[in-house]
Amino acid sequence: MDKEQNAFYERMEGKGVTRRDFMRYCTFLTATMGLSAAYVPKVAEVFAAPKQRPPVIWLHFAECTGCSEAVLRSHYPYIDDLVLEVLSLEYHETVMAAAGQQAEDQLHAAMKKYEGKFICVVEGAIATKFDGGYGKIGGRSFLDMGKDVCSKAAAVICIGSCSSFGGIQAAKPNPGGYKGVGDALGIKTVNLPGCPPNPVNFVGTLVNFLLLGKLPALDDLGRPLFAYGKTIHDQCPRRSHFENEEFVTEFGSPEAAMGYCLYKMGCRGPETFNNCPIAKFNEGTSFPIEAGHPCIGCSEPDFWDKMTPFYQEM
Ligand code: FSX
Ligand code: SF4
Ligand code: F3S
Repeated sequence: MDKEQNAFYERMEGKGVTRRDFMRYCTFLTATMGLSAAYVPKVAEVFAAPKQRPPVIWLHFAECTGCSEAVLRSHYPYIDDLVLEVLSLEYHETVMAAAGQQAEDQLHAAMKKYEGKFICVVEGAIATKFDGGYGKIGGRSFLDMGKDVCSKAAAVICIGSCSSFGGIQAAKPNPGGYKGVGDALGIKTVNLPGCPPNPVNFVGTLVNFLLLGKLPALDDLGRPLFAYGKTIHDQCPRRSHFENEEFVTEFGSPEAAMGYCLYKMGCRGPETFNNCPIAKFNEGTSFPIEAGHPCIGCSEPDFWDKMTPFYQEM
């Protein structure tokens, strides 16, 4: 092991993450990305001995900042630190020290220095009506900023349902004409929907890029197939209760076993493509259905309009 890797493990240990914890996380990440176990050491190397640290400009438009919170607050095993090990975060309004004119200057300097090379991560939707008048920062519309910054990026990653598909801002009656970034700007984006999205899918997308030199395979809505290739229902632990003979015997009848499923409470698992049952949230603790709440379809386009009223069977 070289000096750089040793220094990485020492830094991690200083933060209370043992090498074993870190390898467990890499194993989980590799499996989530749909790669074989043989890739685990390579995935670990992406963090421990990065060959490149791509510059990132992270924009905030109309949203609740839950997406940043999801990435930055995941405390075990310090995904935020891992993300910062592999990326060079040039601009991010929530975490940067600069404010006002200084922040503005930093954005312009980073765009100029890394033109055509930076990854633009976008959180939040863009207002398109009235010349973008329904959403501005510092007097400049999201629409204008989006056009300017995204056109100079090597790739645009939309984190969350808002930047992917419009989210709550785009719900009816949507007077500002809010749209997801791809639609608003007419560009191709990698979409990681979810309100909030799972941080592991964001890290998986980045690691895929750094390890294999390309973005992951996407579906026709721009979502990585490794994370959004199956429905919640396909992977749901509650489903096993009415499809598994043992449970049916235990519950007495198929109907009784079916009672464990939340479909009649309005679960949208059958219509929703995401990997929540496998990836889970809060360090693999749980996900809505496991905690007893039906899936509301938070990663699907227009879910505020299409999936409501949430507690009624479809
Ligand atoms: Fe949207 Fe992100 Fe929902 Fe919030 O910022 S996906 S409202 S959790 O956080 O964009
Ligand atoms: Fe499907 Fe929802 Fe029932 Fe799970 S709880 S089996 S996702 S309908
Ligand atoms: Fe969202 Fe359903 Fe997962 S509500 S968090 S997609 S289980």
